[in-house]
Amino acid sequence: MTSTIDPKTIGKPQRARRHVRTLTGYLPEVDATGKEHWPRGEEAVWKSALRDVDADSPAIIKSIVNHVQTSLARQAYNLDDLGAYQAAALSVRDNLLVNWNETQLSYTRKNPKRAYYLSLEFLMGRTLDNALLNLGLKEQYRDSVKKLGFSVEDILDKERDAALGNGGLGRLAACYLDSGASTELPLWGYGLRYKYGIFQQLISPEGNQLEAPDPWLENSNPWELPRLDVNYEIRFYGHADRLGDGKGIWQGGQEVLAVAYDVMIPGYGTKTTNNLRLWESKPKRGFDLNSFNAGNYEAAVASSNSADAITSVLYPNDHTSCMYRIGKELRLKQQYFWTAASLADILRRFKQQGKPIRELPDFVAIQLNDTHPTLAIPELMRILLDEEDLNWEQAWSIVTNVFFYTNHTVLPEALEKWAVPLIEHVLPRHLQIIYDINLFFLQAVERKYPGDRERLARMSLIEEGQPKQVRMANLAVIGSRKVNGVAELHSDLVRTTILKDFVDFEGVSKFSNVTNGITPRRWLDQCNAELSDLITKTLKLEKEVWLKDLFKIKGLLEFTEDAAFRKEWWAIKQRNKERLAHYVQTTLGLTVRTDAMFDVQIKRLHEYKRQTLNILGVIHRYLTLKALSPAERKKTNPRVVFFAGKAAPAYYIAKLTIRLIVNVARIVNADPDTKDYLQVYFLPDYSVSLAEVLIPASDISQHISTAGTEASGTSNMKFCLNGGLLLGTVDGANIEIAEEVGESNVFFFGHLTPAVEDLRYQHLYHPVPLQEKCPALHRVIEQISAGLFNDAEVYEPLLNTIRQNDYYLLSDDFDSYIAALAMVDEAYQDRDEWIKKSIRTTAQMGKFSSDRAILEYAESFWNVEPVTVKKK
Ligand code: 26W
Repeated sequence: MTSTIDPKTIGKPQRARRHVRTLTGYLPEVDATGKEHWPRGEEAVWKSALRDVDADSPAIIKSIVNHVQTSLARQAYNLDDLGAYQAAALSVRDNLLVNWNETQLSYTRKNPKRAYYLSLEFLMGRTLDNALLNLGLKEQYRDSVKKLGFSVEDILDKERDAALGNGGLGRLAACYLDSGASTELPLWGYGLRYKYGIFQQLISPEGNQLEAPDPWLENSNPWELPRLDVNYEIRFYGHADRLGDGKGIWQGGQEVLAVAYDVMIPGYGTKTTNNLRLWESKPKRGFDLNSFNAGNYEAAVASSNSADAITSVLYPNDHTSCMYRIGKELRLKQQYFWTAASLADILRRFKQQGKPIRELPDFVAIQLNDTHPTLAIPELMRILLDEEDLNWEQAWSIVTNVFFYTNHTVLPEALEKWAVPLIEHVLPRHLQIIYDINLFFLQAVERKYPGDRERLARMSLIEEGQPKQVRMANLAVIGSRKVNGVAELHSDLVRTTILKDFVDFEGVSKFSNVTNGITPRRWLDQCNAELSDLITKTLKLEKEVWLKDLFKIKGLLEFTEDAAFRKEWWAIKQRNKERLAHYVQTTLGLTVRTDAMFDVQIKRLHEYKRQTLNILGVIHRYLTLKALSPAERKKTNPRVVFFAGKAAPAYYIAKLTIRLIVNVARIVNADPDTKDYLQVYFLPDYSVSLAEVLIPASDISQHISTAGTEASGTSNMKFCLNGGLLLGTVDGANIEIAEEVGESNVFFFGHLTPAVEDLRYQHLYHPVPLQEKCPALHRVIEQISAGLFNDAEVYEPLLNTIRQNDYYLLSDDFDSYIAALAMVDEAYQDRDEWIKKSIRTTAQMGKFSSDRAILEYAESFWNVEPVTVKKK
C-alpha cells in the first residue's frame, strides 16, 4: 500500500483518502446527440466477447469444468464434494457478475436516488442454493452436476454459512438485501468482513455451552469480490483542535486501511444484482519498518496487529451492550471504521455526478440498522464542516435529511451508551461535534420547555455520571429524518416510552412503524420446495408470480375444504419432519419419533424470550405423564419438543437455561414411562441453515416472550409461512400475525403489556409466595431443586430469578401457558381441523414478505424507486 501514500501529505488533516479506479465509477462519455462512445478498442470485438448468463446445461458444465481445471487446478479423479461445490459456486458467481456489472452500469447511467443499509450484522447463511433459485437455474445445475457425478444436495451441504450476525437484526438485514434486489431497488448494504463470524456452539456432556471460533473464510469465499482498488484510510486517536464556527481539525493518531469486498446480491426473477460492500481492516503500511529497523520488533508488528484486529471477530452479544473495557474500545473502533469507510465511499460515488453537496439528500438515503452505525451522523458533520467547508446549519440540514433510524429493542440494557472519555480518546473530533450538536439541540428544547431541567437531562445526548456517557439512541433520533420500530406494538412502545420526550418535542409524524418481513424465496421456496411446488400447482400460477407477490397465496384459502389437498399438505409436513429426524439421527445419533407433534422454539437464548418457561412447561408435562396410568398415557398426544439457540458467552443465566434443557432431555428421553409420549432435544449450533431444516418440520412454534419485550420476532413469520401454528404471547409481530391469519388459528396466552409494570411492582412490594401464587410452577421448581435432573444446586441461580424478582413474569403466565399447551393438544387431536388451520395460516401470511416492508421504506422513507436493468 505504501506506494499510494504521498509523504508530502503525512500529518496534514485528510478526508478519508481515496484511491479509486472503480469499475462502477465509469461514466460513459456521450456526444452532443447523447450517443455513447465506446470507451476503448473495437466495440464489436468487445461486444462479441462479452459473455451472458449461462442458462443451458452444456454451457454450465463447460463453466464448472473450466473452474475445476483453472480455478481449483484439479481433475475429475481428485474432485470431492467440496471441490465440486467450489467449482459450481465459481460458475454461478460468474453468472452473478454478468448481471452485477449490468446493474451497476445501469445505476451509473440512470443515476437514481440510492439507498444504503448500514448494518453491523448480515446473517446471510448459505448462498449457492439461493443464487440458483434467484437466477432460476437450480434444475439446470442439478442436471449438470449430476452428469459430472455429483448430487446438487451433497454439494450444497458443503457450503459454510456466512454467519456475520447474532440473530434477528442480522437476518432481517439479509432478507432486506434479497428484497431490495428482487424489487429492483438501488439498495446497497454496507457492513464488516469479519474474519470470524458468530461462534460455533458446542454442548459438553454436562450440558454446558462451549464456544469455538468460526473460521468461515478458511476455504476461501467464492461469493465475494476483493476490491483492492477501493480502499480508504481511517483515522483513530490523535488530537482535534477547534477552528471556530463549529469547524475543527483532526490530526495524528493511527491510520488504518479499509479495503472493500463486494458480495453480489441477486434479485429473484430479475437481472438486478445489487451489492453488499464489506470492509476489512488492513495496516496502512504493512508494518512499521522504522521500529523494525530500530530493533523494536514488537512495536513493528503491534500497529499492524491492532489494524488487523478491528475486523477480526463479530461481537457475540445480542441485546446486552455491557462489555469489558478492552472489548468496548474495539467495538467502538469497529463502529467508526465501518461508518467512516462507508460514508467516504458513498460521498465519492455521489461526487462523481458533479452535483453540489447540498443535493446529497436528493440522491442518498442511509438507513441506520439500530444505533450501531450512529457515529455516521457526527462523521458526516465532520466531513461537511471540516472538509466541505459548509456552515453548521447547512451541514445539519443535509445530515438530518440523509439518515433514517430503525430501533429494534426497548430493553434498556440493549440501548448503547459510550463513555465520554473513551470517545474522547478514540474519536476526539467527533466528541467535539457531539457536544456541539447537543448544545444546539438542548437550546431548542429549552426554548420549547423553558426551565424543564428533568426533560433537558432526559433528552441530553450526554448522560451525567461517572463517567459521562453518550446516549446513541438520542443522537440517532435527532440526527435522523425518520425513526421507526419494527412491529405495531413495538413502535407504539417506542413512541410512548423510550422516545416519548422526542415525540413530544419533534411531533409524532417523525416516528412511524415498518413491520418486519422475511424473504419468501429462502424461507419457503428454498427450505420447503415441496410445499412451494404444491402452492404453484394449486394456485395454477407461475411460481415467480406468487413468490414476488406473496399476497397471492391467499388463493389457497379456497382449498381448505379440499380433502385431497389437505392430504398432500399434511404429507409434505410429514416428509419435512422425517428430514429433520434424519438430521438429528446423523448429527446427534438420536432417533426422533415422527408420528408426534413437533413443537419448536429456536432463537437466541435470552430471559425475555423465556425458553425457561418452555422447559418448565415440559417438566410439568413430564410430571403429569408420570402421574398417569399407562392406559391414560396412551390417550395423550405424543410431543417432541425442539430447542436451539446460542447464548452470549458472558450471559450466565442463559447458559444455565441451556444446561437445564439438556439435562431434562436426557432424563425424560430415557424414562421408560414417558419416552413414547414426550421427547426433548436441544440441537447445538443453531444457524440459518439449521433453521431451514427445523422450520418446515414444525407443527407448532413458540414465541412466548414477556409482553412488550420482543420488538417483532421474525422466526414467528417463517414458521407460519411454512404451515406451522403459533403459540405465543400478545407481543411483537405475533399480534399482526393473528390479525392476518385469524385469532382462531393462533394460541395466545399470558398477561398483556399494560399489566407488566404493575405485576413487577407487585413482585417487589407485595410478593406472594410461589407455592400460593402458582402451585404448579412451585412443584416443578422444587423438583428441579430436589435434583430430579441431576446437579440440583447448579440451577439455583436460575430458579432464584423466578422465586425472587421474577422480572419476566414466569409465575404470572405459567398457568395460562399450561392451559394454552392443553388447548394445542386438544386442537391437534382433530387432525383435519388442525390441517385447515395450517392452510389458513400460510395462506394469509402475504403481509410478512420482506418485499412489502422494503417497499414501505423506499416509498415512505427513502423516496427511492425501482430501476429496471435493461436486458443486454
Ligand atoms: C449492543 C448489543 C446489541 C446487539 C444487537 C444490542 C441490540 C442488538 C439487536 C438490536 C438485537 C436484535 O437482534 N433485536 C431483534 O431485532 C429483530 C429484527 O427487527 C426483531 O425481530 C427482534 O424482535 C429483536 O429482538
